[in-house]
Amino acid sequence: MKMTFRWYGLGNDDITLDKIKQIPGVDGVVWALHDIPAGVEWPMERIEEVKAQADEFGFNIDVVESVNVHEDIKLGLKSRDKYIENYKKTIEKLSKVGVKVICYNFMPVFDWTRTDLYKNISDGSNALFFEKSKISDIDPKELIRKLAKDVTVTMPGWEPERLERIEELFKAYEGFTAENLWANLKYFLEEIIPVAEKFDIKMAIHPDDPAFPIFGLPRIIINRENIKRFLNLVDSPYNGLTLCSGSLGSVLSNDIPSIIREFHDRIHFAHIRNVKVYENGDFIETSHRACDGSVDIVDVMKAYHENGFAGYIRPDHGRHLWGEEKTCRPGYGLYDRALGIMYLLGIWDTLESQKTNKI
Ligand SMILES: [Mn+2]
Repeated sequence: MKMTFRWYGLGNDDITLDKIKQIPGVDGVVWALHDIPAGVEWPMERIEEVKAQADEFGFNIDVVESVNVHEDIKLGLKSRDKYIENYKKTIEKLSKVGVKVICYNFMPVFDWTRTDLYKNISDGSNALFFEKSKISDIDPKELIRKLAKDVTVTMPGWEPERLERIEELFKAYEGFTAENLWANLKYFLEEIIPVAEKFDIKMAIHPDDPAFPIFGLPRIIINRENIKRFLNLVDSPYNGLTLCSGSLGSVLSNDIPSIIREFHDRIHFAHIRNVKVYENGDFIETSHRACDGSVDIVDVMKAYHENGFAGYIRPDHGRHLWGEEKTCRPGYGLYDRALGIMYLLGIWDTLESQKTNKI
């Protein structure tokens, strides 16, 4: 298991590399060129710049999150081929600085979705919240306006240039089914995976967040059956998963530890996060602690440990603590993610000790 921490880049993240350096156990930063729009080939000099910045602090940059997939690829438009070519060139370039895993997602229009970015919790902290009834009533444009008002930073998955085209995008997806999306994902994988194999980079799809369709748009990476189908689209170790316990955990019927036990050899990157799911389908992000949420994080770590998981791992979102919501990206404060790492390492180290009979 290799512990990492997401970093939004120099000048784009209040949580700087020198701060990350002080969190125990972190060997690498998970990064991206967040200002490069989906579909555009990443410039080599910008990639090398990040490598040099991380080198200064002794961090690896083995994991990229994300190289975003252009909407035309998801829609299966003729223009997809040129965007796929750019994606391939980006894979090749990333291999030159030693990147091992690329995380991406295949969700139409919206990336992760919440109804509140700063929902108050009784202990005085706040966290990302999803209110199911609100999403069924609200116009997506209104939700975007509401979230944009609450936040001053750009959020991955909510890039302004994409959201400006929201009406056009919804029109493009009219009549579009889950089967269309499966077919377009297969087309993408059949093109990309041989390139990933050639350059020894594991592709790792992130589950849909939340793990159910919203605004009438299909979502497919949502449960065990669909993950199995996904892995069989192209049966190669290079066609793998970013297993996000929080995204899949938004649906109580998803048994995350058993999904990990079944597919561990195709999981290249683990996002660990807990969510508390309510009976009405609402959910809030919680501390990593198993008893605070609906996902048994102890069993999640056991499932990785017993299978000798050697991939990358990071704490996913955290609550905003001690007033940090004024400066941090929603879900990406320093404190709760650092606390989460200590919890995860605590479980892992205990399991390791048990294995060697030290305890
Ligand atoms: Mn995640």
